[in-house]
Amino acid sequence: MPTPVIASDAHLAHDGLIELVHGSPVACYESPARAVEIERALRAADGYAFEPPDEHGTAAITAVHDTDLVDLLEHVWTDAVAAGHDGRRPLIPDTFATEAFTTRHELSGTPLSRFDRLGSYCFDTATPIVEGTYAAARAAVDVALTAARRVLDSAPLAYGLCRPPGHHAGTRLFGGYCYFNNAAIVAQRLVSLGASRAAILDVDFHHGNGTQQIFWRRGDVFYASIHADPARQYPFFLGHSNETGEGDGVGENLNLPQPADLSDDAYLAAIDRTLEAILSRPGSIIVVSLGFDTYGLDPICDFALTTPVYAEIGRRVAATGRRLVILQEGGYYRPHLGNNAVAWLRGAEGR
Ligand code: SP5
Ligand code: ZN
Repeated sequence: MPTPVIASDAHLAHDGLIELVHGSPVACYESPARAVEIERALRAADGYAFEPPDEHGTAAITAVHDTDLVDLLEHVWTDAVAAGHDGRRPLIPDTFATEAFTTRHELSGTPLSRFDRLGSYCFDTATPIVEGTYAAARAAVDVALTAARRVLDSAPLAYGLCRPPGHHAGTRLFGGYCYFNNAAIVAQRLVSLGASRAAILDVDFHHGNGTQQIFWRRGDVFYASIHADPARQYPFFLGHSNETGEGDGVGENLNLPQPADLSDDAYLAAIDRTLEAILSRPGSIIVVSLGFDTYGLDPICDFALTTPVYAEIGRRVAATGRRLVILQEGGYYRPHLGNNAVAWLRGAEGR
C-alpha cells in the first residue's frame, strides 16, 4: 500500500519575506520553496499517494489553542491593512508583553489594535504574518488532521507535509515560524477520539517549547524531544533535561538536550532512549514532529547528521510497531530536504 502524503498548496501564499536575526532583516529560512522541494522529491519517488487535506473546522484547533490566538491570526492582517499598513510588508510585533512588563501576571488592558496585541502572543521576531498566513496555518492543521485520519483508518504511517510548522506554538503563543501546533492538535484529537494515551516524538533540531507547554500538566500525552541544548540554541528558555512536567504530567515530558556537532551514532543513541520511554507507556500511535534541521548542512543549526541516518531513524521508530503520524516541522538546507524526507519515510516503510 502506498504511503499517504497529505499536502496543500495553501502554504505558497505564506511567504514571510523577512525575519529579523540579531535585529537585521534576512530572507526567511522558513520559505515556500522548502515544502515545494519535499513535494517534488516525494512525487519523483515511487510509493507515495498524494492527497489534499480534508477541511476541518476550528474546534480541533481551539481544543489546544485559545480562541483569542485564532482570532488574532485570522484578523490581524486585514485590521493592519485597514489601519494603513503597507500590504507588501509582513507584520512583526513591535512591543512584546514580557513577564517583566507588569508586576501583575495578567496584563490589565487590551490594546485596541490587533497589531498592537501581537506582542503578547509572540515570542520572537522571526515569525512574520502576511495576507496568506492564516489560511496556510489552517491548511497545515488540516493536513495534519487528515494524515491522522489515514492512520486511524489503519494506515501504518501517513506523512503530513505541514507548512508552516507547529511545534513552537503554545496555547496562546506563536513564534519560531509556527502559528498553530499541528502535532499537538493531532495528539489532542487522538485522545479526544478515545485513545487512552498519545505520544509525541519530536526530532526537530529545536526544542518544541509549544508542545511541551500544551501538555505540561497532562498525563495522557507523553512528549519526548531530542534537540540542541537551549543553553546555546533557540528557543533558549526551554528544553532543559530537568523539565519533566507537573501535576498529572509529572514524568510525561522527556527532554534530551544535545551538544553541537552531534554525530549520527550519538543521535541514534538518543533515539533509542526516547523509543524505550515511549514503549514503556501504553498506546498505539506515535505523532512524529519531523525536522531535518538536524542535518549537517543546515544553515541555522549545528548538528552533524547525514542522509543515511534518517533512514535508520525512520526504521527504528517504525520498529516500535506503533502506527506513525509523521508531520513536517523544520529543516532549512533546501537542496537536500527532499532526499532526507524520502530517506526517512523509506526507512519507516521498511524499504
Ligand atoms: C520549526 C523550526 O525549526 N523553527 C526554528 C526557528 C528558529 N529561529 C531562529 C533562527 C535563528 C537564526 N540564527 C541564524 C544564525 C546564522 N548563522
Ligand atoms: Zn527546528
